[in-house]
Amino acid sequence: MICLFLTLFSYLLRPGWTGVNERTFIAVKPDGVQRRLVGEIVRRFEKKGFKLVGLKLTQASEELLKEHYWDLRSKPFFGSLISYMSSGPVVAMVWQGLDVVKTARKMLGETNPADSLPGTIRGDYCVEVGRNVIHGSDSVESAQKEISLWFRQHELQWWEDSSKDWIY
Ligand code: D4T
Repeated sequence: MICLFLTLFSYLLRPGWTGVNERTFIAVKPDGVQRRLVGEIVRRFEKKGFKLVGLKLTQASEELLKEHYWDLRSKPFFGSLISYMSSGPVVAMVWQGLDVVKTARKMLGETNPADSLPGTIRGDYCVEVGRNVIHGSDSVESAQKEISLWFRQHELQWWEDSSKDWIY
């Protein structure tokens, strides 16, 4: 009985979403929006089998972007990164599914498009590291932080996925 209680308690206190409920934060950057890549990027995530739980076109403030890229604040490209990311609207999204954080990073390709294989988003649609069209969280912990930074709780939707039994 105590064991059952402890299991239930640790389940309720589990750190964020796990398993098929894992979530990641994806953003189509201003160059991706300008270059009409939003539909193509959404299509790739949908076709893979991931579930869209949040999406908005938003103009990010410098304050939000500095918080988002806090770990890179001492890098020489930090200033140009913030002005590029605030130069126009971005499409912020939350996708859900098994191993979505790791898989999304594979779908994006490497930070530098030149190192990204054809078939990845950066491998197919961009050439320069400072215009690499898309962001994806690099760990489950970063995803949790980024989702709460970019989205309010009520902006994330719960919906029954009718194709789930064909994906899992
Ligand atoms: P993001 O966070 O935008 O998805 O990129 P990555 O996770 O793939 O890579 P990152 O955090 O190291 O870099 C963030 C962002 O900075 C730009 N950048 C990076 C740049 O302009 N010049 C550089 O030399 C590097 C390394 C590109 C992505």
